[in-house]
Amino acid sequence: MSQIEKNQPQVGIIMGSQSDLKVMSAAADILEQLGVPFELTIVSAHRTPHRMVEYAESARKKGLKVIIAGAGGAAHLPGMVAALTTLPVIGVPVKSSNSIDGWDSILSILQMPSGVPVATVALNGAANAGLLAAQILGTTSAVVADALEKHRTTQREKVMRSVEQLKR
Ligand code: RP5
Repeated sequence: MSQIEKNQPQVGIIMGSQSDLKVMSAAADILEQLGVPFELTIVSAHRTPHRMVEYAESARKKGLKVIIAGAGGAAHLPGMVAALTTLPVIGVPVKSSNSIDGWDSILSILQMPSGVPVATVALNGAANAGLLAAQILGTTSAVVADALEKHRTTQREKVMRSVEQLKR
């Protein structure tokens, strides 16, 4: 695959609750910037377990290449989805309001048993999840790899502008 099909979502962004959207929208924003088609929906491991199984089991068939899953608290969504598909799953620990500083989310996503990996990003690190998903796609898509190069250039130039400003 060297071209991304325009209307076929490549990345599935899922989250346990609508309350996660303020964090998870950063993944959508970055994929939009990079021109990567994605879909975004709510799937709760605990409140809609059958929907979670259906989503994970049909993900590859419907053309998704990577899943980004964000959840907070006892955050079982990324791990359970990873158990149900061999697509790469990127986990985003979300700091939910009544949590113990987010450690509950971090540890329940990070500490997966051997055999079922979840690539865990930082607490509320949805932007990096979007970038990592794009980097996975960029291994086979020159279009996405180019978009990532441009993104890195923009970042570098922004830092260099700050360096120049400090010199004055
Ligand atoms: C988790 O519980 C969700 O992922 C969310 O981070 C947290 C709180 O959910 P709500 O009570 O706001 O729906 O399942």
